[in-house]
Amino acid sequence: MRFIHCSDIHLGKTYRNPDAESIRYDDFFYAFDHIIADAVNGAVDFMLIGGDLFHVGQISPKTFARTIESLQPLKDAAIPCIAIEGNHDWIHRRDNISWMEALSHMGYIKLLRPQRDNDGGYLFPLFDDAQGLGGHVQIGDLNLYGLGYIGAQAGSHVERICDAVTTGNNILLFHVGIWSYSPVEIGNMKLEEAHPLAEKFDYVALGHGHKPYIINSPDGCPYAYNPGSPERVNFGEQKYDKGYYLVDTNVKGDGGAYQVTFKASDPRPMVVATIDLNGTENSEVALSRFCTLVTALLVDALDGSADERAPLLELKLVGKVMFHPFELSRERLSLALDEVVKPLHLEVKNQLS
Ligand SMILES: [Mn+2]
Repeated sequence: MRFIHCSDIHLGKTYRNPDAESIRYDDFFYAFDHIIADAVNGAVDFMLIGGDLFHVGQISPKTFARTIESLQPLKDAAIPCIAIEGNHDWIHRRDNISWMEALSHMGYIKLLRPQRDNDGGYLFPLFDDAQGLGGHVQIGDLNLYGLGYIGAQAGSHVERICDAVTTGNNILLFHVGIWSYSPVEIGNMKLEEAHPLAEKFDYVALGHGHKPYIINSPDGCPYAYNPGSPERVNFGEQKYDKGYYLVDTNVKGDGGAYQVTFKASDPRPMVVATIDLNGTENSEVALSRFCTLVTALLVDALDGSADERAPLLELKLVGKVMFHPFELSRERLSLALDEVVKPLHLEVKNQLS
C-alpha cells in the first residue's frame, strides 16, 4: 500500500487586508490541491489528513464549497481520504453539525472519532459509510484508527488508547505534538508518554505543529511522523520545511518501519527579520538602509529560486536613532519598500528608540 500523510492545511485562513484577502485565501487551497493532484497522479491507495483541515470550526459556505471542489478528484478516483479533527476545526457545540461531519456524510472524507465508555476507556467502532461516522476503518490488511485532538492531557490517555486496539497492521491518526519536537506550546505530550504507541502502531500519523519531525522508539526505530503544514500558516514558520509524507508500506526500513519520503510543497515566500537601524542620523538615511537590508533578506530567502509571488514580511526595527522613531510610520516604510518589493502582507514592529 502507498499513502499520503498530510496535515494542518488551514483552509479558509486569510488576511483581512482587502488587497491580500483573496490571494492569501487561495494559497491554502493551492497547497491542498497540489497534494490531491499528487495523490491522484501517483494513484496512492489512500490519503490521511492529521487534523486542522480548516483554519476555524465555523468556516464560510464559500470555503466549504471550495473544499468540495478540491476533494472531488480524490472521490472520483475512489481514493479514500481519512481525516481527523484538529484543535482548529473542533466544534465545541455538540448540537451543531460540524463541517467535517458534513464532508464525511457526503463521502468526501472518512472522519474518524473515538467513543468513550463510562470508565474512560476508548472505543473505535468500525466506520459506517452510510452514517459517515466511526473510529476505525480497514483498507486492505491495514487498520486505521483516528483520535483527533484530545487536549493537553493526551499523554495520560496513551495506555487506554493502546488497550482499545486489538488488531495488527495498525495506523493511528492523532492530532498531538511531542514536546521538544513540536514548536507549539499547548496540546503536546512527553516523548516517553508517546513511546508505548510504537508497540501497537506501525505508523502514527501526527498533526498539530507546523514543523515536520519524526519520532523514534527507544531502540531507534521511527514510528511517529508529523508532516507539518504544506503552506506557511503563521509568521515564524519561514525556516520550516514544508510538504507532506509519501509512505510505502511494502518497503521496510529499520525495525520494519514503512518507507517514508518527505515531498516538498511550494509555500509563499516569508521573511521574518530584525532590521538594525542603529546610529542613523535622519529618517531618509534610515529608510535607505531599511530598503537595502530588506532587499538582501529577500535574496537570501528566495535562495536562487525565481519565485515571483509577493512575499509575507514581518520586520522588527531596532536601534537608537537620531530622529523621532514615529517618523518611520508603517505607511512611509511601505511606500519606500514599494520600489524594492510589494509584499502581500507587511507587519512592522517599530522598536526604535
Ligand atoms: Mn494547525
